[in-house]
Amino acid sequence: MKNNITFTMIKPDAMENGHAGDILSMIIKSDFQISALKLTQLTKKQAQAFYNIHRKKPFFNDLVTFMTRSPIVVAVLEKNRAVEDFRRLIGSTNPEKAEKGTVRKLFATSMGENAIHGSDSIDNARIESSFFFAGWEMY
Ligand code: 3AN
Repeated sequence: MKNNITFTMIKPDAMENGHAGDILSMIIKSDFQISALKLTQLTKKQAQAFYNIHRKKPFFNDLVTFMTRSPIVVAVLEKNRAVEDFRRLIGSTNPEKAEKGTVRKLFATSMGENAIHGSDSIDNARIESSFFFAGWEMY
C-alpha cells in the first residue's frame, strides 16, 4: 500500500441527494489520485465494525442505521499529506462549523448526516482501506 493515502466514503445522504459526481470532481480537482474506488452497501455488521470506536456513543445506533440505508461510494486517495489535506477539503464534522467551500458546507445536512468520511490518521487510513479493498484492488 502507498504511504500518503487517505480513505473516504460518500455517505448515504450525499448519494441519495445526487452529489456523488460533484464530490468526486472536487476530490480530483484538489489533486487527489484515486487508488481504489467502488460502490457498495454496508451491512449492519460491517457498519458496526467500521464504527466500533463509537459503539458507546449515544448516536451509535442512528449512525449504523444511517450508514446502511443506501449504497455508498468508497475510495482510497493518494496525495502528499493526504489525511490532513482531505480533512481540510471536507470540513468540520458539524456542517454548521464547516468552512465555506468545503464538501460538508456544500452538501452535508446535519452532524449525523454529514455527506462524507475522511480518515483521521494514516494508520486509520490503512485499516479503513483494507476493510473495503484487497491489496490487488488498490493501484
Ligand atoms: P468525522 O467523520 O468528522 O471524523 P467522527 O469520526 O468523530 O467524525 O464521527 C464519525 C461519524 O459519526 C460522523 N461522520 C457522524 O456521521 C457521526 N457523528 C459524530 N458525532 C456525532 C454527533 N455528536 N451526533 C450525531 N452523529 C455524530
